[in-house]
Amino acid sequence: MAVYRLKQDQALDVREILKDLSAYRPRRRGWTWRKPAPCLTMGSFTYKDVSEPLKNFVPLPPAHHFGGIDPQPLPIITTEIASGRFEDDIRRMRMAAHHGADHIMVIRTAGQSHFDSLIEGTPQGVGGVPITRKQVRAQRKALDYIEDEVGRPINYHSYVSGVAGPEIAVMFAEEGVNGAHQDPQYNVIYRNINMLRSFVDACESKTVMAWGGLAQIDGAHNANATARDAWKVMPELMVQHAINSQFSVRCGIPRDLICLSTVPPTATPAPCVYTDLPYAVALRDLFTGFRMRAQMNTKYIQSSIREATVTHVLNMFVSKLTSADIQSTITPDEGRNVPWHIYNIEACDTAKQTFIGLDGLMDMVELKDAGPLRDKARELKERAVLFMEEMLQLGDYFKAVEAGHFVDSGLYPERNGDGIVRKMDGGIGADTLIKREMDYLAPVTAHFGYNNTAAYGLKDGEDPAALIGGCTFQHPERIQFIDELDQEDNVHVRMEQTEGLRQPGADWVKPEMEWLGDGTVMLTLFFPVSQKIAQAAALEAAKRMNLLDPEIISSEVMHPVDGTRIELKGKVPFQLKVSDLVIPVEPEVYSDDFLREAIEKQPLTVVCGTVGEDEHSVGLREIIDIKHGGIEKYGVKVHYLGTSVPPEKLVNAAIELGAHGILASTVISHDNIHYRNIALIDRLAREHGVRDKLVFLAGGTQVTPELAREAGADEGFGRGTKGAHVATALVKLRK
Ligand code: Z98
Repeated sequence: MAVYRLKQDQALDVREILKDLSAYRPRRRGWTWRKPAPCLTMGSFTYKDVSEPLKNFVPLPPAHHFGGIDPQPLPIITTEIASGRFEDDIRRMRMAAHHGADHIMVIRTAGQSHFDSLIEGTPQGVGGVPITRKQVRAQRKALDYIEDEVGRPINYHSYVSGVAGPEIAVMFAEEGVNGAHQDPQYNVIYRNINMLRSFVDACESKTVMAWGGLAQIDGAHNANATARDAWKVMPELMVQHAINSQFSVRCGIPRDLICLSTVPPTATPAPCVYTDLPYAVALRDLFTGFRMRAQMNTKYIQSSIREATVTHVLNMFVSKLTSADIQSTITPDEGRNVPWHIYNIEACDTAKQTFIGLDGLMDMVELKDAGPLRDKARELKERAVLFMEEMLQLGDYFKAVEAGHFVDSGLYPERNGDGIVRKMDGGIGADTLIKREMDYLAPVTAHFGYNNTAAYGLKDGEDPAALIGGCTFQHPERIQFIDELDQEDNVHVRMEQTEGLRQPGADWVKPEMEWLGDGTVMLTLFFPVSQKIAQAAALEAAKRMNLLDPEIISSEVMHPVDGTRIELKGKVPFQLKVSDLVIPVEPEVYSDDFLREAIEKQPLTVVCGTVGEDEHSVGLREIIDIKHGGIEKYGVKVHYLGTSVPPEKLVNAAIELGAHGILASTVISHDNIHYRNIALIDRLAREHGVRDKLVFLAGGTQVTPELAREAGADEGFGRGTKGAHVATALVKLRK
């Protein structure tokens, strides 16, 4: 069987990923941290806090000024990808990995914690993807290929929660999933699953996760997102972290795979770092040895990407000051339902840019040992300890939940009486716990608690699965792979509908934001009116532009009556034939370094001017002047003769100055005067016997390269020409 490999210059072929899925086995289990590379030199810089670089990558936009380098920060970078169609998400995963993501989280179909069992054969998800074995296997398989391409392991992650938690944990361990959220408190508080059931299930789930080497993220941060004022639950968050972390340690998960999910609790206009930094410090004081997964604050995010990005950067500033092991980049478009490719990528870039920008910061600054930072951190820890003590006085965690102690909007010890109350005998799955009988036997690997294996001759510590010759953990071929069962809504039907657009090989292309061929586009509009009028006007404008299903995704008041900015999404009904597109040939451009070196080795002098009766000088000056990247920047010696220069003067000056080239600029084009002047310069140079010694370049807004060459220039340059293009031609064509 031919092995599929990603080709750097070719689209990822989803068809290949889906082929022979039933036989695919993941290549490893367990979580992988980045490898630090202290004092790594890249380009002209030495970095302090970076990890090993990628083999293939897409660097930050300004990287071309820095030799195209793409340093990778120390923390794992997470991106959450789940548009609802796993086949489309796979392509996004590849893009994200090239931008530096090495932790891909898939958000499940909303409320999947409510599923009573492992689901199979499910169609596309609503607001996420259904976690089926098929979807998980396809994505892990794609990531196996992608990690080869970028040259570093990519962690794949989802959630182990709900009453089906243990089944999901087993499936994740079988399928090489590398990380998962697991926290029984999440089930209790947010999904109203019976608390006893939830904690018993967690024992099993965590034991299986320990076997599978999965990193675990807890759910404390959900109180942040739920509480009325997120910063008031800080003491409680620490209690939740403590409960889940210690629970996980007891179930066998190593500390360095137990990650606290931390969110800076405030956002601007609060003076957020003043609150968030002491909280981050307090967490690190209390939870040494555990890992920190820093997620951005999403509670206060509005629909402006700009605003969300600033929050993200401020959050990462706190991560930098206190260190984070995993940095989430949850796309800053939550709340407006645009889970699009571009936002995943932008958020990864925001993280990479921020951390690299802050590289080495802690060599220069330090957090003060005394003052408000330490005082506030101490106060938070005290509040947390008191919260925990009160809980123990009541009896235990379950009693505290019954008393509504969690997610109360008061800053403990203040209580507002609005906490979430759950009853020990209530919730989903109440009364489903059965005490194990004396002869209970589960012949499986990674099982929690009592197991009567001794009766079958096994010694303490021996794998109970030995009794059946190994379970699916040892014999993956025993795993039942159930394909999708829905005949109408499954990946093959969906892919057939877009087959003509599927790369590699398709000759059709259509704009896309989340799914292949979705036709979605976004418009930004500004109207000099109030918000309400602007919204109506934007929808009407979209209709007239023939956009289908227009919908406003954000509107921002620039002034109550003088202006509103609108972002709007809609769909286009057409697709475009690639072979019919006119794709201009890119002019060849040598790198800045190459040009400088070549000109230093063999100096170049040119004469130039705007020729004929032509007073336009701006274009030519931009091509010459060092300020905007003109040819002087590369060391070309330029004699600028001015405007309305007669062709004879240009040629004579070139001869007198022993120039290597002539640059003639023309803007006026009446009666084809520009090409006639080009022809004249060419003829004069021949008559003086110097044509074969000179590079003659002609440029101007109306100049087309072909016609300029036909008229007698060595090369022509039209609109959009930059100094580098001209310098390249001079170096390449010099005689
Ligand atoms: C995050 N972007 O945390 P259902 N278990 C835990 C959770 O925190 C979550 C779920 C399960 C956020 C996502 N977290 C929010 C501990 C969700 C989700 O099926 O929706 O209940 O599971 O990264």
